[in-house]
Amino acid sequence: MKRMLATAAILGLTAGAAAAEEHVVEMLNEGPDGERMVFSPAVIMAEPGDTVRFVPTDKGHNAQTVDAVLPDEVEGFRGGINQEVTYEIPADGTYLIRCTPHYGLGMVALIVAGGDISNLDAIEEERMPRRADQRLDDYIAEAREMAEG
Ligand SMILES: [Cu+2]
Repeated sequence: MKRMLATAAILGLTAGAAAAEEHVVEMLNEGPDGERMVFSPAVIMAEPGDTVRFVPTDKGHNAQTVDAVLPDEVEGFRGGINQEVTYEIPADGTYLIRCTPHYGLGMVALIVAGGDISNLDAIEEERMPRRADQRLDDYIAEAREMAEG
């Protein structure tokens, strides 16, 4: 009897995990390919209801949404410096994330929820520091490929 209950509990947990996933993004001074000041990974494919956990592996970073280009009618978030922050994705759409101290160095990330890139053009047109814009071009290409492919 005891064993049956344990099995049921495990099955319950497994079903829960499949329904909502947690994506872990590290904030790093140096990324896996040697690039300076990055979110890793920088392009996250997720579903509404999933959470994204930004981990301050290195010091001096934060994570926050660029609220001017959020999907319609959703609320962003703002993490403090050196603060771990977990964001539950409220809706389909693409979310631009930045690290405020390193925005000028190109420290940005994209979350694509539900494969929805309908606001990606707005993100592409958002005015931002040149190095953020350059890196974002690569991330946008990657996001388009993942969403459409
Ligand atoms: Cu940073």
